[in-house]
Amino acid sequence: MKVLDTDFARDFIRMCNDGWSFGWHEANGGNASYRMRQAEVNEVKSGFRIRSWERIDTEVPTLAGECFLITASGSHFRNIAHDPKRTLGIIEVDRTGTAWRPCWGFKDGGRPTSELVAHLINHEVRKAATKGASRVIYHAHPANIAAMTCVMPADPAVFTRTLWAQLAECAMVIPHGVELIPWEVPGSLGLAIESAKAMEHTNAVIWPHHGLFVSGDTLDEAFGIMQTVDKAAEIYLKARACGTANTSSISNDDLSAFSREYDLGLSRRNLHAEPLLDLPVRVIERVERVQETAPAETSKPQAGAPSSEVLASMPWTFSFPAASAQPVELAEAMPASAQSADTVVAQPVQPMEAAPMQPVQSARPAVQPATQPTAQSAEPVYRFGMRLR
Ligand code: 2HA
Ligand code: ZN
Repeated sequence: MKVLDTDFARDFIRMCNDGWSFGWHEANGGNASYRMRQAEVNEVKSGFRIRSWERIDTEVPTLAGECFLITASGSHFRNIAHDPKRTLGIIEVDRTGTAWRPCWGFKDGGRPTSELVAHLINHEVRKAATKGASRVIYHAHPANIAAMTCVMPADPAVFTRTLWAQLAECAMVIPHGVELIPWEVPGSLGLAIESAKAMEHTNAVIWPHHGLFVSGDTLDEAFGIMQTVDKAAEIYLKARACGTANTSSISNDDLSAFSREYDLGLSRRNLHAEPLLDLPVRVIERVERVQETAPAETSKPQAGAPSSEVLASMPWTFSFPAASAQPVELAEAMPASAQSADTVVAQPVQPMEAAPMQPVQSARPAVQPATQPTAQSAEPVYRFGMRLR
């Protein structure tokens, strides 16, 4: 059978095209891969045109011998449905998990996505975490998620709880919440490894100022996570843009009942984080306050943070705790009742202008073990493609 006549290839192309239609793939943004079943490989391998092996910058021994349908480096999702043999390809991983070779597609010398290592390492992690069920890694650039990373504290529990507060479906689709990693260079090993650490706990990882990286057992699941998280982020941004505090949101009791009813296993860490639903405040005042209290080495703006000139030109924007800038002083300034090891406290709702600015604590608690099946019983001692012991 020809690759393009198979269900898996058709569904993969449809997912890519839908992502393009949703506006998640500007230029060559985003990438996707599907770990093929052996029966699917057998069905199409007579049409393979094998090229030579190339080294992987890491080791993925639990993927040895597996084949992946994957987007090509530099390909535009807009073109995938129109020119799949150029914009997609199939690769095979060798018997040692240290090399790959193209078998199909990549017309005119194309190569797999620049995030190949991130895909392979994370396939390895998710394959172990789901006892082999996970087959899809999908990365896109949904604008609402990137926008949220501009205004939210760098705290995965607050991020998760805020997303869950927006629409009921969200907790159902991402019961393990989102993880949030630091900024990393696109295509770097650092990005691959940070994502893989996060993917031990969840299948949705936010890359700040970049996009979302998800996994799924099926193409539908991966696409559904992307869409649901982006939609929750969109609702959040729309509600915030009204300039008023939320009059209601999904409460902890609501979520707990939801979790019990559908056996979602929502973790305490995420459930008890305070969603960030307060009024907009003057960011410039907050930044100045943090700068006043921060010692020199920690008062540097975060990479990618706007300069004070840029902030001064923004009359109103959202409040966000400057937790990473100065956690110790901020924590000391908090009332004792608000300081708890396993909760994250957002700023209480205040009328604009009326109350003095309050610092916001964002304690990042230790990540709790996932309630879903994990890799513990699986064999590999490799973690994130690195030989750790
Ligand atoms: O494929 O999205 O993260 C281009 C990217 C890199
Ligand atoms: Zn990207």
